[in-house]
Amino acid sequence: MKKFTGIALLLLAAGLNGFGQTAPKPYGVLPTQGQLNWQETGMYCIIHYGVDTYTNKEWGFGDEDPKIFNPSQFSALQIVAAAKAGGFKGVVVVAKHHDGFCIWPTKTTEHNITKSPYKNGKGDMLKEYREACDKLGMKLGVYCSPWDRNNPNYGTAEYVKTYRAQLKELYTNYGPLFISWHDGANGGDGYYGGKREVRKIDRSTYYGWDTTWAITRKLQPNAVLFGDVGPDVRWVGNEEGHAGETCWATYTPHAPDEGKTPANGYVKDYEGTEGTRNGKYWMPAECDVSLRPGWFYHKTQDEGVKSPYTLLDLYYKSVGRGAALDLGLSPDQRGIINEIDVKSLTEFGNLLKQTFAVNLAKGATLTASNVRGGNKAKFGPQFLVDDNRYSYWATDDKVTTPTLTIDLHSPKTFNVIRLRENIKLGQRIEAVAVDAYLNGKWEQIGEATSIGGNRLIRLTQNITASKLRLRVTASPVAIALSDFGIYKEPVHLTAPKVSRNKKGEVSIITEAPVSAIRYTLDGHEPTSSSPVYTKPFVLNEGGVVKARSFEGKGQQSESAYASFGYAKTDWKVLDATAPNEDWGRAENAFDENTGSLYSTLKKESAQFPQQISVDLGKEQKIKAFGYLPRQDKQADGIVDSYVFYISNDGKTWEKVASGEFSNIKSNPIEQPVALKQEVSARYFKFEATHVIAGNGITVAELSVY
Ligand code: FUL
Repeated sequence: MKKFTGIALLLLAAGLNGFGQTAPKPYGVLPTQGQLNWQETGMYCIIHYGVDTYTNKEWGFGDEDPKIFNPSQFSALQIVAAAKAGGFKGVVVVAKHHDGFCIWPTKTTEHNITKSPYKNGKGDMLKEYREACDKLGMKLGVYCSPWDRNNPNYGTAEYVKTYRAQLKELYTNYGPLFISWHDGANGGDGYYGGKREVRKIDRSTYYGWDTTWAITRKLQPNAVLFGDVGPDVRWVGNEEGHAGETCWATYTPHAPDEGKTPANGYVKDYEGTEGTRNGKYWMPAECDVSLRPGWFYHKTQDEGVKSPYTLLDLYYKSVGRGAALDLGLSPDQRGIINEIDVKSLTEFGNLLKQTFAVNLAKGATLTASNVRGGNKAKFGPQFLVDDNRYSYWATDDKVTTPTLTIDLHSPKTFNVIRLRENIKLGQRIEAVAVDAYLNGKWEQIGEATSIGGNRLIRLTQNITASKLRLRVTASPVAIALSDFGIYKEPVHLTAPKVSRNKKGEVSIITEAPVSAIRYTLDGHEPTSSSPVYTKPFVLNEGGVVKARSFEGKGQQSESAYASFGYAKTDWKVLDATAPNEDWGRAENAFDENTGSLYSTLKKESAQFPQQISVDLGKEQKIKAFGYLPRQDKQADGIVDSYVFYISNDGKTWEKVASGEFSNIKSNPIEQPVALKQEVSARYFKFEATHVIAGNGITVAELSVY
C-alpha cells in the first residue's frame, strides 16, 4: 500500500509538471569529451628548450650545429615539478621549434638529439618528460612546429609527409597526450638545407590540415587539437596571457581575405580574444604567455620573470574568463628551470591554493526564485556548492533571468566570486550581476558576461556581508548553473611603479599611500634598510632600479623592476625618413613615452630601407640597443628586420649589428640587441629593412645601453 502511494504521488508530480523531470534542451554547439577534459585541466605550461637556448635567439634560423645542445644538468623531473609547484596540471613540450631541431631521436631527419653531445647521442628528452609526468601525475602534450627552417624540403609535398611522420612518432611513442599544439608561424626565410632563401607557402592549403588532424584523432583520440583555428581549442590572439572580458567558448574563425578559408597563421586572430556568441564551433580559447619576456631562456631576462601576483592577475584574465592558461617555461643552459623562475612559480601556486582553498558559500542557505518544474531534488540550487561541475540548478524553460539569494548566516569577507555553467548543455548565460546586502539595502558589487565553464569576478576591494544575491540578467534560454563560490585572496600590498622622463628623472609611485617605498640601484632586492624614496632622482647613465612598498608590521610588496639606457635628454634627430603625419614625429622615438610613435606610415607603397639617425649629444659607450615596437596592438610599421650603425661624425657609418626580430608580431616586447663588442659613438642609425605590415615604419622607443 505504502509503495503504491509513493508511485502514485510520483506519477502525479510528473503529470503536473512534465519537465520537472527532464533536463533543459542543450543550447547551441557543445563540447566534446576531450574539450570537457581540457576545460577541467585549465592550466598547463609550455616548455621551450632547444638550440635557441644556446644561441640566445627566439627563432633559430635552422643552421644551428647540434653540438651546441649540451645541457649539463637536464632534468625533466625538475622541470615538470616546477610546473606542478605552480599549480599547473600538465606540460606541452616543444619537441621541435621553427629551427627544426628535434629533441627526440626521430627517424625523419638527421637534425636531432642523436647528433648532440647529450648522453653521447643516446638521449631522448620526450621519453624523460613522459616518465617525469607519470611520476608526478601530470599530463603531457606536444608542440611540433609545422614551419621548419632546417628542412631542405620545406615548401614541398615531401616535407608535409615528413611533418606528419614526426607527429606519428610523437603520438605513437609518448602518449597518452592531452593536447597537440600547432603553431601559426609559418614560412619565411631559413637555412633549408643550405639554400638560405625565403619560402612562402599557402597557409590555407599547404599542410592539408584535415588529413594531418585525422592522424591525431586516430592515434591520440583523447588529445585536443590547438591552433589559430582550433579545431578543438583556439588561440586567444595575443601572447600576453589574457582573454577578452567577454569571452565565448564558441567561435567562427574568419580568414583575413573575404571568401577565403581560414587556417593556422591565416585568420583574423584578434577575433579569438572574445570568440563569437553563437559561433559555429565549440572552440574555447587558450591564453599562451611566457613566464619570462621571451619563450626561450635569455640570461638578460632574469629580472623580467613575472611575479606571483602578476601570474595571479593573468590567471583571473585567462582561466577566470573560461579560457586556459598556458604558461611558457624556459629551462636555462643547464637544462633546468632557473631558481628565480621556480621561486615565482612556487609562490604563485601557494597563492592559488590559499585563495581557493575554502568556498565561503559552503553551508549557506540558497533560495532560488525558480526551480525547474519545482523539482528541487533534481534541479535545486544546492548543487551550486557541491564541487561538481555538471550537477546544476536549472529553471523552467520560460524563466531566463532568475534570482538566487545566498544567506551566509554570518558575515564573510571575500573578493572573488566564481560561477560556472554546466557546459554539457552549452554556454547559455550572457550576463549576471551580484549584489551584497550592505547597510540595510542591496548594492551591486560585481557583474560579468559570458559565464561558461568558469568565470571569476575579482572585486577591487574586499566585501564583508552575510547575504548575497545573484541576478541572471541575460540568457536566451533557461539557465543551467553549476557553481557559485566566494573566496578571499591573501592580503596584498601592490608593488610600486617605476618610470623615467626625458630629463632622466626616475619616479616611483604607488596606487595608494604606503608607509615607505624603498629602492636600490645596484640590482639587489630592496629591504627594510634600503634608502627611502622621497622624490624623483636623475639617472643619466641608466641602470637598474628596484623598488618595494613597505607597510606596518614588516609587510612588503613584490619588488618592481625597471632597466634604463642612457637618459635621452640631449638626443636630437639627425636625419629620419619623413613622417607622414604630425603625430608621427621622429622625436617620439626617444621621448620616454611608450604611447607616442615615430611613424612613416603611408597609404601608397613605400621604399625600404627606412631609417632614423640620432645625435646623442656627446660620445657614449654603447653595449646594446633596444627597439620597442608600438604597444597599441596594431601591427602596421612594426620592424622585423634591421641594421644598426654607429658614427662619430654623423656622416660615415659603421654597421655594428643586423638581424631579425623574431616573433615580434605575436610578442611585441622590447627587442634588446647586444653588440658583438662595446663601441664608442656619438651617433647611431636604426635602419628598418622590413616590416610585418603596412607601408612605413613605427617606433615607440629606441634606447641605447
Ligand atoms: C609562437 C612561436 O612563433 C613562438 O616562438 C612560440 O613558440 C609561441 C608559443 O608560439 O607562435
